Parts: sequence; structure tokens; C-alpha cells
Amino acid sequence: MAMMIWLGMRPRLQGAQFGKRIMGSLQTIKKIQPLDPVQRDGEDCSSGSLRNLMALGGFKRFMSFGAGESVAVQYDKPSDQVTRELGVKMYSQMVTLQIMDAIFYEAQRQGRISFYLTCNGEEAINIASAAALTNDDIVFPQYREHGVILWRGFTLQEFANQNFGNKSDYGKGRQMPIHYGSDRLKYFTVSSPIATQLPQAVGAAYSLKMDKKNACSITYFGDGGTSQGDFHAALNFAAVMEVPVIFFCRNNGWAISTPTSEQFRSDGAVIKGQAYGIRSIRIDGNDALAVYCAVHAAREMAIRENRPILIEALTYRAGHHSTSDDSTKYRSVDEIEHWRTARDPVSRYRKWVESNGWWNDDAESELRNNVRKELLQCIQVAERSPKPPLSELFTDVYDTVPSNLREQEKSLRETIKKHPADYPADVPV
Ligand SMILES: Cc1ncc(C[n+]2csc(CCOP(=O)(O)OP(=O)(O)O)c2C)c(N)n1
Ligand SMILES: [Mg+2]
Repeated sequence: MAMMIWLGMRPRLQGAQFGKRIMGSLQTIKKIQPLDPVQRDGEDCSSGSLRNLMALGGFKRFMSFGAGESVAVQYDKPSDQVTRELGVKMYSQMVTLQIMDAIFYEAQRQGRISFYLTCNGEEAINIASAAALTNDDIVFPQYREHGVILWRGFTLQEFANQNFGNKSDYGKGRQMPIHYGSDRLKYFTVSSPIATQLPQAVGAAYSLKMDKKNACSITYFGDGGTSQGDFHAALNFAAVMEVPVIFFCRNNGWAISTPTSEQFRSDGAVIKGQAYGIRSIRIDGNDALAVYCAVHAAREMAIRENRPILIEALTYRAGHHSTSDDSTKYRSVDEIEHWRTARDPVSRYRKWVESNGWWNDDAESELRNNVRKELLQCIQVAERSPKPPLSELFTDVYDTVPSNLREQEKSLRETIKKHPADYPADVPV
């Protein structure tokens, strides 16, 4: 790859020696900033300080380092890798994601759906990482990655059906909104308990390896997810079993109202990957091109070398945690505003697309109008569509419904008969 330079380094180079070795060995690595905690000896390297570094524009693209060997990645000309067609598609999907988030959020506020959660501020992570995968790769999401399934072809109607829990929802209305999933798109259904998806992704990667498939699995999780036992078990298994899995950590600074500084004392997630012997990369998650290049490179390494890769993307949760949260109660409005404007990944990426002559204001308003129109139409259809019947509440777990579930169904029907006003009138009993 002309634009990407990989450096295999000897282990345990410290501080300035480490930096010199990189700089000395290849003149082209000029843009890499000292991100590595080893290089920033003596400084406070909590993820909070890295975040400040990022806010100050402290690093341009990304740099990575791994256990036992250090690997540096840089690209000078992203346009070599991101063609016009791909670049414009990525931008269009980021805009679609923004519009979708804004409209579904409003629909919840109007009481039309029970819950919603946006990925505001993380659009680059969502779309650019998805763009770097192939459709054979298997995705294990947390819940703030609906742009990944959007990229894979989940339609606006499918999103609306899930959020309205109607009879066309693949989960048959048994889950809260935003619990998307699709067999067709190799996207495992969102499951709310944090980090359960990580060991599952490792198991799937192991099966891909056994079957000698040219594919990897990828699992997304937040900074909060790294405090779960499942995170540690998954990393250890993946390292020892040498499986092609990408651990994608969205370090957005918050786990609901808990800032990263109160979640852990390590230097973010990247160091945890290293501790398990996993090659780990830290990137600027608000830089779509960096995300794309990192996932593209990680995928190649994971599959070619049968090894796990961890990517920690530094970003900021620019929205509330969900519609059940008001984040102004625990963080300043100025901080949120800064990230929503000056650090917005979508307008930042737009600048690059525009600078290539691929986009303009007319294209922007046409896209926004079309997506808005289509989504409102899908919402109308989803809202009018019948709900799944009550009997579906008890199916799909067991091959034959066991007696205790049959009893529960009977008891539920009797209760509904006694108190019909307390049950939704639009669910066929
Ligand atoms: C095992 C478990 N514990 C607690 C929760 C409640 N919970 C839901 S989301 C969340 C925060 C997760 O934060 P993070 O992983 O950083 O993801 P983010 O919301 O920032 O994208 C918590 C604690 C849960 N769903 N599962
Ligand atoms: Mg978080």
C-alpha cells in the first residue's frame, strides 16, 4: 500500500529512544504525533488528558503500537484509498444517520416510540468503520452503532419497523427500540447487557478461522464496556486462540453519567489490549479517514495473520446517553456545544469531500430533503402497521413451548380480560 507505511519495531524501546527510532528509520513518518504513553514519559496519560490533546488538535491522524512490537501507520493521500464513489457514499450515509437520529429522537419526544438513542458525534466511527469491512465480516454491536447496519443495507423501513415494534420487526416487538439485528446482513441483534457481545465475537472469529474463511468478526463497545468481565475474558481468549477479531472501542468519554476518569485509571483501552498481547491502535474517532484506514488495515492483519486487533477510537458522546437521560445535569453545555460544532465529525469529513470537488450545497440539500421525505414515509407505514399478536410473546426461544410458559400465557390472557384498559388496544390478543 503506497499510502500506508507499516513499521515493525523491536520491543521495549523507551521514551525518546522510541521516537528517534521511528523518526530515524523512515523520514516519511513526519506527521505522527507523540501519542504513545511511552513517549510521553512522566506526563499524565489518563484518557482525559488524551482527550484534551485531541481537542487541541494534538494529533493529526493516528499512530498505533502493539505488544512486543510497535507498528506505526500513516497515510498521506487518503484519496488513494477512498475513491470518489466510496467517499461520497460515506458522506451520504453519515448525513442519513444524522437525519435518522434527529427524526427518531423527535418521534420519541412526541410519544410515538418508547425509547431512542442517537450516535451523535460518532457518525465517522459508525460509517467509516463499516465501509472498511466486507459483507462477509460478522458484526457484534453494542447499541450505538446503527450506522454500521445502515451501511450494510438495513433499510429506513426496517429501522422504523424495529423502533415501532410492529409485526414486520424481526424481534416481533419483544425488544425496546434500537435493538436492531439482521441475519441477512450478518449483524447480530443488539443485546443491552453491556459487553456480552465480546466473547460472542471471539467465538464467531474462531469459527471463521476453523472454516478458513476470508473474513473476520468485529465487535463494538464503549469505554464503559471495558470495565466488564466479559471484555477481559474476550481479549484473553482472542489473544490465546489467535482469532481474527477486531475489538472496536468507542471511547466517547462517558458511560451514562460516569466520566472515564471515574471508570478506570488506565490510559484508556489501548493499553489493556497491549496487556493481553493484542496489537492495539489508538485513533482519532472523529476523523472518518483515520477510522477507515485503521479498520481496513486491522481487517487485513486480523485475517492474514489470524490475530485479534484492538482499536480505540477517541470521540465524544455529543448527545444524551438516551432519551432517558439529560446530560446537562452532569456536564457543561459549553463542552457539549464545542463537540457538536467545532469537533463535529460530519462537517469535518464534508470539508475533505468538498475539497476534492465531490460535493456541494445543492447535493447536500437534495440529499437531506430526500432522506427526510423517505424516512417520514417509512415512519407513517411503520406506525400504521399492526403489532405482532400476543401469542408471539412466547415463541422462538424453545422448540416446543414448555408448560410454565403456557401457564404464563393463560394467566396473561385472563388478566387482560379483567383489566382491558391497562393493556395496549392495538396488540391482537
Ligand atoms: C451489564 C450491564 N450493566 C449496566 C448496564 C446499564 N448501562 C446501560 S448503558 C451503560 C453505559 C455504557 O457506557 P459505554 O460502554 O461507554 O457506552 P456508551 O453509552 O458511552 O456508548 C450502562 C452502565 C447494562 N446495560 N448492562
Ligand atoms: Mg462511553
